Amino acid sequence: MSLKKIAYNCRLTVLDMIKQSNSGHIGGSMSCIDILVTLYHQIMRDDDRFILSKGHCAEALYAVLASKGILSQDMLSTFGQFDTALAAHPTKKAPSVAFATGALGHGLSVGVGMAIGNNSKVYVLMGDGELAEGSVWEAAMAAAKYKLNNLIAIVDRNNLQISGNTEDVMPLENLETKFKSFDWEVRKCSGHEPDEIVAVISEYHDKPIVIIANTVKGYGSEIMENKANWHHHIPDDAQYAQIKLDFMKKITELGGEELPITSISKRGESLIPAQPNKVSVRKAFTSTIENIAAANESIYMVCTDSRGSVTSTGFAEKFPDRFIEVGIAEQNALSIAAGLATTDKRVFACGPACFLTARGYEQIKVDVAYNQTNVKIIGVSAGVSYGPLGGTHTTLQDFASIRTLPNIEIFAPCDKVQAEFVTTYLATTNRPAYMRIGRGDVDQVYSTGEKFDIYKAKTLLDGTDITIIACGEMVYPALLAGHKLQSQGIYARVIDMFCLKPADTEAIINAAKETNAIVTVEEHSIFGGLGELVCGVVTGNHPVPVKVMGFPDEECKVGSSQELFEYYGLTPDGIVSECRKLVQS
Ligand SMILES: Cc1ncc(C[n+]2csc(CCOP(=O)(O)OP(=O)(O)O)c2C)c(N)n1
Repeated sequence: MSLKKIAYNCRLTVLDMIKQSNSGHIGGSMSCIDILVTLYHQIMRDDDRFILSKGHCAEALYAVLASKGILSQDMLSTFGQFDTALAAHPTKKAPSVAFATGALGHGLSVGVGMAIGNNSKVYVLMGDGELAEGSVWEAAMAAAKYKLNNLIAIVDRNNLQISGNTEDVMPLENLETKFKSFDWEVRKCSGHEPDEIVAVISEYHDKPIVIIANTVKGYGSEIMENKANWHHHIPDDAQYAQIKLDFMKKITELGGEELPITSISKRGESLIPAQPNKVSVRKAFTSTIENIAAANESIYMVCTDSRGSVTSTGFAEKFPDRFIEVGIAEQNALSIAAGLATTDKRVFACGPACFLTARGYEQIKVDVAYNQTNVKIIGVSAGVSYGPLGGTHTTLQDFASIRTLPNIEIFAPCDKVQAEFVTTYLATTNRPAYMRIGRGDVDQVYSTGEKFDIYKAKTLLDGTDITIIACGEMVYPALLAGHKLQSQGIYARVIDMFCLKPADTEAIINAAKETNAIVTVEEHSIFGGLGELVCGVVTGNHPVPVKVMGFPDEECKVGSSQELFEYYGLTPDGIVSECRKLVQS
């Protein structure tokens, strides 16, 4: 059976997985499937290793593993489900996955380590946008130093990333010359022609080798080919039918033996339910900063191929000279922001919180906090906003890590009204700050016009039996829990601690003195965040029992944020139950 035909069958599988689960990365999956099929069906031997550095295309890998019989159809149908072994980025729970990926720019370094440690071949598939991460080039130097001729890097050169063409987002050319200057063998081929892929990989080479595989994002159906917005677009029913037809036509044209059409069982409900009546905090941030920037030319934004996540397209279009796009390079973004801030600019460094605050931590520590630069770090889609995307995309450590840094303020607004207030404050202060916001639309806690004091916690409900202290998007469920408790005769005080640093210690001490116990609730690890902050203040001033609610010390399950809140008890009922236990004890 021809490899091309197997690849089209895998495309059909991927299409079904994405449509049924309402999640996935269709464009980049379609561009790399011929490469994966060629590797798994023709090139790789049993002891060879493969790393999908562009981990967001996990569904393509799963479909190819299924075509080899390594994964069952039943298993494929769990894609996108709660606690699945087939997460949206590969984890080691998935059969034959050598290494969990999902944070771009790691795969080549891991491949260098594997290639140093054993003689078998190591194949690493990277996206082209991914090459903006500096660590890729650190790995390239190391591979050349150790003359790793068993390391084969493949670049899926589809010329697109999330925000558009790679040459506009962060120019890569001349890619061949770049790799050659790092002392690599470079070969080019079509990434959709298995024979060409086999030929270039099979040629003798005594150095690390990179295959620049020219591909088309969304390959196989005109509807999605070469369209950046199909990076993670979910086809509607008509598009789904058309794409399926296009693939089937290609299969027929390829002739020969017929393949069974893989079809995975239907899940029914959508993974991220639409919430039409709720409002997004990230959009509140971007519309506020756009308004302020119109009147203040010192406001700049630095972004990391994250316009969609940040919702910063409006800013980019209105103020192109003040919108600095650095591509997938969080460390670079933060240091550039710091340097820019030294030229009297007010700089907002924006991107997914998981990558900015973890990958860029040293830059935050040294270039922002230690140098006291006027940089506001805006971490979007924080907590478990990206829950379906798995552990690489959770941000459950940011309060803990950033709280330990001097000179930097930390805010976690709970809704649109509060986000507008905090953003306006950030645009006027010179102090470094981190603002964490979620992704989804959330219920409104405050009415328009509500007044805040920047360092003062807000008491939303007064009571004397117990205090619930929450921050960010846990404030609304905490408030619901407070009302529920009051209706049961337990007079709960509810406090919104939207400024975690400097924290309103007076509100915490008063809560300890005036109520018998405290429950804290946060979309963060139970370590190092709001809970431990409150414990520290209480212990040193007026000890009362404190229950810290958050994410426990385990690898977070994969699921939508709502599924995760339910599972970990971070719901109004879960909060009520913990409060009742504390009051009764
Ligand atoms: C460190 C890191 N930063 C940001 C992201 C979010 N992200 C996921 S896919 C993607 C674009 C990838 O573009 P490219 O590497 O060209 O892949 P392809 O176009 O082949 O899908 C981005 C920015 C990430 N996964 N990891």
